[in-house]
Amino acid sequence: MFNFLKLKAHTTASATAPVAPHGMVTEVAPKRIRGWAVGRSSDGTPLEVVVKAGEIELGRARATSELSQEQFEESEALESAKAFEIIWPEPRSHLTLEVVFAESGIPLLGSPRHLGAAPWNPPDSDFADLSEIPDDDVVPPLDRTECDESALTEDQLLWRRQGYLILDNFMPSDLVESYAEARWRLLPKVHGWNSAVPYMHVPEALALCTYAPLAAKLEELISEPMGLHLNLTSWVSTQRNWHQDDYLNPETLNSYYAAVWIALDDIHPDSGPFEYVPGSHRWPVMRREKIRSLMPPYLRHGGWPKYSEPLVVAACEKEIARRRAETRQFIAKKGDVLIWHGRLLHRGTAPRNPTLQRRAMIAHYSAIDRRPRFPAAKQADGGGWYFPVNQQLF
Ligand SMILES: O=C(O)CCC(=O)C(=O)O
Ligand SMILES: [Fe+2]
Repeated sequence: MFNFLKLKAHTTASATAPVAPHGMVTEVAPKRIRGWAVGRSSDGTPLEVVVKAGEIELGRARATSELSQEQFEESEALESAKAFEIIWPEPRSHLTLEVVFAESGIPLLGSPRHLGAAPWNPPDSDFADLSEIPDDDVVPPLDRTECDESALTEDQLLWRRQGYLILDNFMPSDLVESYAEARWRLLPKVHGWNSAVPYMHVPEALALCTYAPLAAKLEELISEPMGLHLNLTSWVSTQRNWHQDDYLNPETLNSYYAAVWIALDDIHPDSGPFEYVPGSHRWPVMRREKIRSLMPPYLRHGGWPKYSEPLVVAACEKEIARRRAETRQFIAKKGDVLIWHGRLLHRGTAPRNPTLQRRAMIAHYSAIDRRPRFPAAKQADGGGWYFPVNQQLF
């Protein structure tokens, strides 16, 4: 069976390439491999991704990109990286597949990246080492020290105090059901699309995430119109352990950001629910550069968020214990919504029963005027905004 399939990936930083070839394999099936890749050689020759089984070449694809080195180091760059899919005719199993980046047909050999566990031992760090308190004038009004609480709506006050908002039975069942039906019709498996922007391809996803009352609620909390730019569509927990989303964002964004967890079905407590620390949005904010500076340079490429996990999780666990902070789980009913703050500590828990599905749509939003690297936001028919990011569905 294909479980035995082993995978090796080789990429390298070529001395001549202005953008180091770099990629990630996101899916391996007996007859197909998918992932994304960026890279460009000095003479403009497109880099290729070659999949080999021993000496046999199974297929190749181009990894072209116009990204600069600076953009490449930004996690955002991943969102515009070129996806590849290589298909071969015969199912392959019991073998080692090798993914090689090549320049003008010559393989570039280097250290394996992006597959397997993080190859480093993070230093023992405290939350304080990785975070800072942002100035009042860079954060949204509801996060500022000075705030006239008597002028706030009930939901604004809850947001200010606890950093999340639960809206029971908020989504209309026709929007929920149309999306759930489309999701399963187009992708009949629990793992979701790897692409960051299914909403660009699945109208039902866009309609759900740009539902006008949801857009209005996001704007009520952040005080600026919010644009959709990321969907997580798995019907199982991401199992992404404790973090604040803000550390993955450009530092200039400063919580002009929110994410939304929409239950497409009743959520079973054993299915790996979303878990969070009420009030942790008032803790200092973890900063990407503080974290990256503690990582070895060879891991500070576009894939750094994955490798930063052990460091981030250990610091968060220590901080939760030190503050004796309470944690809560979102055991939602179909149509319930949880909106969380960019600084709220949260995680997708490990399921106690991995055979259970956890049907959700997760959507992330940024203030439409604060993502200069994204294409200008557009307003959907439903009312809400989205960033029309051009990336294929995979
Ligand atoms: O799996 C989950 O519920 C957590 C997802 C998450 O951390 C996120 O979407 O930012
Ligand atoms: Fe998150």
